[in-house]
Amino acid sequence: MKRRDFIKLSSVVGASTTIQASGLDGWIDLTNFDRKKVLSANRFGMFYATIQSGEVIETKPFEGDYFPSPMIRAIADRLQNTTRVEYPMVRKSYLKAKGPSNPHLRGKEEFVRVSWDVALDLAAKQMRTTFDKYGPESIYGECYWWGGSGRVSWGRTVSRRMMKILGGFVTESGDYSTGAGLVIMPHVLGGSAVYDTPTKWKAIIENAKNVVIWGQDPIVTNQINWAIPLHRCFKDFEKLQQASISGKIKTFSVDPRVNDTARFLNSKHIALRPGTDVALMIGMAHYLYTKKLYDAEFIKKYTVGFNKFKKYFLGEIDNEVKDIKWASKITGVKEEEIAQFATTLAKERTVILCGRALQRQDHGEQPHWMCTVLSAMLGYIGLPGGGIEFSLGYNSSGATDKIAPTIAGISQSIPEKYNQKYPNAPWLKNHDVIIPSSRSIEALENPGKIIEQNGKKIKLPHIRLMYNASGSPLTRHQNVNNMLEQWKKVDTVITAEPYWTSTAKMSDIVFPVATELERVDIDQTGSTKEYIIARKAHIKPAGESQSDFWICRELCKRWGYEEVFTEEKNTEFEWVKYIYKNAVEKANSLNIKMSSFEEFWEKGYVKFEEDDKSTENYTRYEEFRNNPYKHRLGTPSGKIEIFSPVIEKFKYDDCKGYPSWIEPIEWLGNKKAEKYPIHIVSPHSKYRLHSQLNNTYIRGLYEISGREPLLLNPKEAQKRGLKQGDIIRVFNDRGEILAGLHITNDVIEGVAVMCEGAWYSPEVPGEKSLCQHGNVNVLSIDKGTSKIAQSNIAHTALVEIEKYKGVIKPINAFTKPKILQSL
Ligand SMILES: Nc1nc2c(c(=O)[nH]1)N[C@H]1C(S)=C(S)[C@@H](COP(=O)(O)OP(=O)(O)OC[C@H]3O[C@@H](n4cnc5c(=O)[nH]c(N)nc54)[C@H](O)[C@@H]3O)O[C@H]1N2
Ligand SMILES: Nc1nc2c(c(=O)[nH]1)N[C@H]1C(S)=C(S)[C@@H](COP(=O)(O)OP(=O)(O)OC[C@H]3O[C@@H](n4cnc5c(=O)[nH]c(N)nc54)[C@H](O)[C@@H]3O)O[C@H]1N2
Ligand SMILES: [Mo]
Repeated sequence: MKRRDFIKLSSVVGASTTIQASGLDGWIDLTNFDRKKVLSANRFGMFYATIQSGEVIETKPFEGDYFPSPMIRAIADRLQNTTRVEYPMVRKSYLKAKGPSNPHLRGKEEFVRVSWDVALDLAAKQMRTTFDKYGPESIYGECYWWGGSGRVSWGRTVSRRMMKILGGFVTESGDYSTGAGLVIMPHVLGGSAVYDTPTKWKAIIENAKNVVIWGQDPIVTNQINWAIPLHRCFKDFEKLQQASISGKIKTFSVDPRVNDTARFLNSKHIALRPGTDVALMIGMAHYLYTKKLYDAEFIKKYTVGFNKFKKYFLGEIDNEVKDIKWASKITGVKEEEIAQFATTLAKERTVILCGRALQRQDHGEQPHWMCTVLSAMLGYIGLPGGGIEFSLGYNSSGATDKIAPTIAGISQSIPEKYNQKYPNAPWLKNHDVIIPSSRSIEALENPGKIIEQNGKKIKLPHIRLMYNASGSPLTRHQNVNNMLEQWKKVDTVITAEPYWTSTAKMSDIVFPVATELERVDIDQTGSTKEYIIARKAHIKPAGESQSDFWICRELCKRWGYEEVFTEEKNTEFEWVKYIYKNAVEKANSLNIKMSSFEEFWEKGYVKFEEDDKSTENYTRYEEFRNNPYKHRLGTPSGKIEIFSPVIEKFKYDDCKGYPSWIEPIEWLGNKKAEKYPIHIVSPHSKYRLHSQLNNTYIRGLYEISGREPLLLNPKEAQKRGLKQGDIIRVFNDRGEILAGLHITNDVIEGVAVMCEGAWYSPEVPGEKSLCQHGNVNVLSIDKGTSKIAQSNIAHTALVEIEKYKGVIKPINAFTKPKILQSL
């Protein structure tokens, strides 16, 4: 039998044969009882896996990784994990009714194991009928960024491509990471800034005197990358560490806690209350201005609107002088410390790395804007080793590039030839509905509501069906209890997941997804493009899991558009070959020779050795500084906009025409702090990627009393009679969670630090109840930053903490739901 015929057959007979269909081209022959070492890659890095009897028994870093992440070690456990979804599943009532039924039973009811055909037919039919009746506004497709990777079968792209073919869906503008920065920065600097190519570390290490890391923890956050990380930036951090210890460069960390980067660099810690950075920056601006420490020439030549802003900080607009005394009262930083900090930065060449955490806050647009103004007043923008960076602390950036082609991937656009072939195709008639990232639950709550964003009005769609892939809304999104309520309004929830996450458990149809090492793909290291990597399928997928590519293609097949989805490249391996061929062509134009595909596939990678010297000393805004008329910025004035007439015209109450301090909805200085006196910040964990790896053995290395740790100052612990290791209840009006207490002086008084992404473990699944394990988003606020960006405010939340006196129940986050073998 030909292989292709075999696949056809296997998709008809379903369950038992799909595993064998894995013997496609590009797959490795599996021989039991032998041991071999193979190369692969994912968002944690490139690594070797030792495979024995078809199982990964060990993973070790690739020798080319400059600073391997310890998370690599957890991959074997991640693959062969008891939380894997092994078979297609449908919630009992949904299967009985062959469609939407009893949504309030989600999370409570059993799942029934079904064949792929049953699951796919049900999903394809419900997607089609929902779309035909209600159009693209009824289909949620905020398939997120971090699950899986690869240029062919990355869940986010293939799922969105599938929904494009369906006719369109609700998609997002911006993202959870940088949503506020992305919208404000074009007004201020004329480009996104947050995703621009940053200055190279070499230029900074050779020229800077002060490096300020403001609301950022790059030693932690560079462990992973949106592409495959090589962790090359850690070599630069080592150089920075040496310079910091020897006193050649002063480093500062502005943060409510001493983070890993501050400790690594031995930085001076400027400890402030969460969410008050703008006040600190404005106080510094007032000080620099009144002490004549600011660069008046730079302001005059390269910026517009300083005089309007000046009136604000001098108190001429609202009779409140924003001096260091004012700033100290808001931020908790002593006046002398603010004065000294401002003076030091003004005196010698300073670069500020402005972190994303600052803008995942209420009015999160202001810190990025104000930090730019502060940096302009310091006057070092465009000079080597000086200025402001928004992207340097992320994705291993800042190292010298290699001369290498950038590889392509499956895209979301449909080639023109299919538009002609299918003149009545649904994708030709409809358009995607775009809402700001993280506003989707608000849409469930208030369909049809008009919200403002960046000068436009947006009508929130009426979502009736959700397709989740590569993301986990129940750990990602804010205010979980409200989400559970709103989720009941959705007719159908489909989730493509390798694991029984809280999101999978709250679904109607669950597709088991084959993940890294179980499927074929091609990838490239970021950000220097040093390697192109062959990603082979080295082990059999768990149970009957299939790749996101396969799942989406099967759905499209059921709508009659399989060839549109595959572009007639029928297997993932064909796509890999096509992408490689395209890379070879690009390489040719760069005068680089790449090996043949066969050689590449055999060896596992292509390495690009040559440094692109032309990028080595790159400094952002150098050209602008040298000639602001020729190299105008993309703002209306062509200069840095300290005052933006465009924003002023919006007349928003939550964003003026210049950066300003606007009280967050919750912070330590407002009335709510009387009832909930602790500000909880929820940074990203060094032990996982959001929620990923929380289901591996690594959890046991950092959990406290079996719970996600919460870091608290000794004085706060003492006030509440708490001891190290206590199981504590953390609560506010939105919900309650348990946590394991870690008492430390690293965190200032009034603040608790608890990482996002701990798996959700509700006492009563599907309902507002105590999370036994510590999903911090039970406590956070689901609100837009402002009418400018409408991004999330994950870091803005007040809580109270007490010793937990209730009965401690087992954690259900890592157990499978009840599964029936048939109806
Ligand atoms: N409180 C708080 N909340 C936050 C943040 C914060 O700082 N504080 N940060 C926010 C930010 S910046 C972000 S980016 C988001 C991240 O939010 P998400 O991107 O939703 O986070 P992950 O937990 O990485 O979710 C990825 C999911 O994909 C699944 N997956 C893994 N491999 C595959 C695959 O091959 N195919 C498919 N279909 N799925 C796969 C994983 O099991 C996991 O459930 O969280 C946001 N939420
Ligand atoms: N290991 C690991 N790395 C990751 C991720 C991961 O999940 N794990 N996620 C990736 C993703 S998607 C993103 S978007 C980035 C996120 O990168 P960031 O947004 O930079 O990361 P966070 O961890 O939210 O916060 C960084 C620092 O800001 C501090 N902070 C919190 N609130 C405030 C405040 O009000 N003021 C000041 N000054 N500081 C504050 C925190 O204490 C923390 O030390 O990380 C990426 N890298
Ligand atoms: Mo993010």
